[in-house]
Formats: sequence, structure tokens, C-alpha cells
Amino acid sequence: MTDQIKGLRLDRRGFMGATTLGTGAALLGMSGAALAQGTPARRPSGAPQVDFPDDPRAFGGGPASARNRTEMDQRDCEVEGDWPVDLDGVFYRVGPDPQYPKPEAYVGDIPFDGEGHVSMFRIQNGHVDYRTRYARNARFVAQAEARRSLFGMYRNPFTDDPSVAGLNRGTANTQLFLHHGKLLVFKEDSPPVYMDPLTLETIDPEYTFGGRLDSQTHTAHPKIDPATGGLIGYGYESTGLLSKDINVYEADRSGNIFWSVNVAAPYAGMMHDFCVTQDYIVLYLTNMVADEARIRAGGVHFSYDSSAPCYLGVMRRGGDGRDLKWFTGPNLFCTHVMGGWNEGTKITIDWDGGEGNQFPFFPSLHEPFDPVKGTGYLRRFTVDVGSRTNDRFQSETIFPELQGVLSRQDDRFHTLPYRWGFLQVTGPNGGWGIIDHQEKTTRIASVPGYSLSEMTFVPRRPDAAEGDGYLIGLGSSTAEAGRSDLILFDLADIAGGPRARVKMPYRCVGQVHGFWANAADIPGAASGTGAA
Ligand code: V55
Ligand code: FE
Repeated sequence: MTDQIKGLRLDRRGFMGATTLGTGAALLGMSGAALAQGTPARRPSGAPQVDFPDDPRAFGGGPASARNRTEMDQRDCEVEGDWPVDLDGVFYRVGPDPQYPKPEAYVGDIPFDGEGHVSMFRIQNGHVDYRTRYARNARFVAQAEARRSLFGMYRNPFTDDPSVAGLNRGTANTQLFLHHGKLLVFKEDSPPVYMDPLTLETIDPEYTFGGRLDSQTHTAHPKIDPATGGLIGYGYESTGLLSKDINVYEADRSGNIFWSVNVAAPYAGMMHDFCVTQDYIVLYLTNMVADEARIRAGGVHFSYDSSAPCYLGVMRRGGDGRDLKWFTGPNLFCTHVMGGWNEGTKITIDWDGGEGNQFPFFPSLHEPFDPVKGTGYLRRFTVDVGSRTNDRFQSETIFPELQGVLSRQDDRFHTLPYRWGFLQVTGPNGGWGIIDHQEKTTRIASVPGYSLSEMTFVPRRPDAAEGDGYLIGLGSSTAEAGRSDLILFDLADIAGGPRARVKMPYRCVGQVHGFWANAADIPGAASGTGAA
């Protein structure tokens, strides 16, 4: 087969579970063995039916249970244990769920290219209502009408059907935020999709903050400043495919963009997450380079280039962007920010990452994928932007006893010095890692027999102290063929196991990331009776 599918071996059945190794492996539930090189089998050519490949290495491949593709409503799910009756809000999640099989030429496409399927658990008075909907953006609607895939490889417009030339390729499959009353669903190659936060109806397939977003792209990991309630975001490749341009903006709590600057990266590469402190914007350019030759040859957007330096880019908030300075350090491929803050010109950021490629399904240019180098650890970056001569940042591996990825924190403390962090701990004793930066201790919330998706912190009450609350997320039962539970740990008692669960009758759609919203912030939720 063609070169872009070499090295693919994907087990989509395990999509929700964290097992070992780096971020990509955790997201896809791949074990070390599943990372071996392989070539997906061809699917029967020309079949007009919706017939996904049996080969789990192919796009959307594997047994029928590897996909979901079913929009669901379940009022009053079956609950078990002690659901806190005063918990009132929604746990949202999103992940790729292939809408159609790819034509034969593109079966080597990667799971990150699946269409975004959003799910929500509306939790109120100890009752839980479940709902899922696809993001009905331009891509989804065009393919639904054609009853087939029209978009080729991951972030490669040259592989698209001519009928969709120029159409927004976004999949809305990575993360979502509730902000200024809107559910915004993100894919880092396109503007957010605005969905109704209770019905999950798609309201605006290309939300541009009232036309003020000065970027063709938008990160999946914007940040909320707890001091103002404002939203800070950025887009890379912001002026088009392969561009080095980056747009950074800040919107107020009502979604009005009041600050926007355009800056340039040293080269075009993946910039998946960033950090905002009270005074600074911190960008990170990874050596997952946008590969023009591969794109033109019909492959995926990125290649891992271990010879390219990663850069930490720092600039002041509210400035004109001309103070942006790029620092180099140990060449770590970092993906998700736990937290960060500044004291004067001294900036500290905790970022998980590995020494090598985090995403084995993207080709490595110079060496075979190395699962050891891909293993994630929490890295503490420090840099003093007050020093004129300094062009390096420092990195220290903290809590080396924890291998993990998909860092989270109590989001109400982003931009500020923080105490509590959460890490998806990989390896044999995996689970939801709980880090106390103050006492320098770690614990792991684990559920035997389940593989866990990324956890999200839920404050016990909207005004609870930092870290006082719950961890919520999906677990997938090994004994029951991947059937899902929504699992709730009380951080005041993790040794006792989950405080409560929702027992779903099926395997829920997989996720990349999740987000908690308090009912008070969701229009119509406070007086409503849930998702029904
Ligand atoms: C990530 C996920 C993506 C993507 C780029 O987790 C980076 C990182 C689900 O899609 O397109
Ligand atoms: Fe992410």
C-alpha cells in the first residue's frame, strides 16, 4: 500500500482506555504490542454500502462495536452508589466517531480524522440524563447528504472529493467548552462549532465570535481566566494551510474579543496546547512538523521530526505581540498543560510530554517509533523572560514515579499558582493520578477491571476550595466487552473506590477530552429538568 499507511496499527476498540505510553497511545488505548508496524488490509473496492474495514488498523476499522455512529437519548440512566444530590451541572465529552468509511485510497487515515460526536451527562438531584449528537458542521452535513466520505486524509485538503473543495474540513472532535452560554466544540484546524448546551443542536457550524475571530483555525485548548471569566485562545496555521502564522486573542466573559494579535512561529508545526498566566501567554511549538511534501503526496498533515527544535514562545498579555520570544530547551514533545503561573518575569508551567513522538500513527521521519521515548512524564518548565540574554528554558521531570499524559487541573486555578493536578497515569498500575504540589505527594484513583478515559475535575460547589470536589470520567469494563460506566470519585475519599456510578447499558462513544459546566452557567438549565 501507499507510504502514508505504513506503521499504522490501531485498536479502536480500546479508544477510551488509557493503557501505556504517550498521549496518542493513551487516547487510543493501544498496548505496546499494538504499536508494531503493520499494514491495513484493503477493503473490498467499489462497494457502495457503508462497510467499514474489519482490520482495526484501517480508518474506522475493527468489529462493528469499534464504532458508535448512533445518537442517543436516555432519560434517567441507571445510577449506583451515593450520587451527591447537590451536584448540578453537565459533564460534556467529545471524540472522533467515523461517520463513513474512507475510499480505498484513504483507509490509512488516522483516528484523529473521525467526525466529532458530542455526549453529555446532565446531572441534577441525583438523576442523570444522557444525550449524544454529532456536530452538524459543513463536513458532516455534506457527507450525510452524499451518504459517503468526501474528505480524504487528516488535515489534507488535496485528498478531498472535488464536490467539497473549499469547504471547512473541521471535524469538531477534540475538546469542548461552555463559555458565554454557548457550547463551543473544537478541532484545532478550524473555528469552533457552536452547539446548544442542552439540546446539542448545532446552531453555528463555524462560530467566529461575531466575526471577530481573526484566524481560520482555533485551538482545542483555550483557557478561562478565573479572575475575569474571559476566554483566551489561539489558532496556529491561522492564515491557511502550512502557514507559520499564529493568532492569539482574548474575549471577555460575554465572548467579545477585545485583544487579538498575529505573530509567527519558527516553522509550521503542531501547537496543541498553551498556557496563560496572569501576565503572559505561553505557546509551545512541537517538532510534529507540518509536512508539505507528504501533504502534496496525499498523506497526513504532520510528520515527527526529531531533528527540529521545540520552542517555548512567551509574550505579554495585552501587548502588540512584538515582544514574543522563542526559547529552546531539552527537546521534549509536550502535549497537555496541567497548570502554570508567573511571579514577575519568572514563569513556571507544568506540561506532560515525552522525549519522543507522542502519536505513533503520525510518521516519524528519522527513526522508528520508540515507545520508551514516547512515554509521558510531568515536566516543570521554568523561564525568566526578564533576562535579556537568556534564550533557553529549563525543564525538570517532576513526580517521575508517575508515567502519564492528558494533564488536568482544577480549571478555576488556571493562570494562578496551584496545588492540585491530575494525570492520566499509564502503565500497569494506571488510573487517575492525583498530584498534591504542596505536599509533593501522589495518589492513584483506580477501578480494577476498567480502563479509564481522561478525568475531569468537578468542584463540590461552584465556590468550593481548590481541589475540593470530584473526579468524573468514563470507564470501560474489560469483563463486559467495553460496556461503559460514568465514574465519580470523591477526592475526599478515593481509597474507598468510586462514590457513585452511572451504569450505561452499552459502550458509550469514545472521547478525547471532557469538560464540566455548572448548571448556573448553562442557559435554561437552572429551572429545567435535564436533558430531556
Ligand atoms: C490531538 C488530537 C487531535 C488532533 C491533534 O490529542 C492533536 C492531541 C483528536 O484530534 O487533531
Ligand atoms: Fe488535547
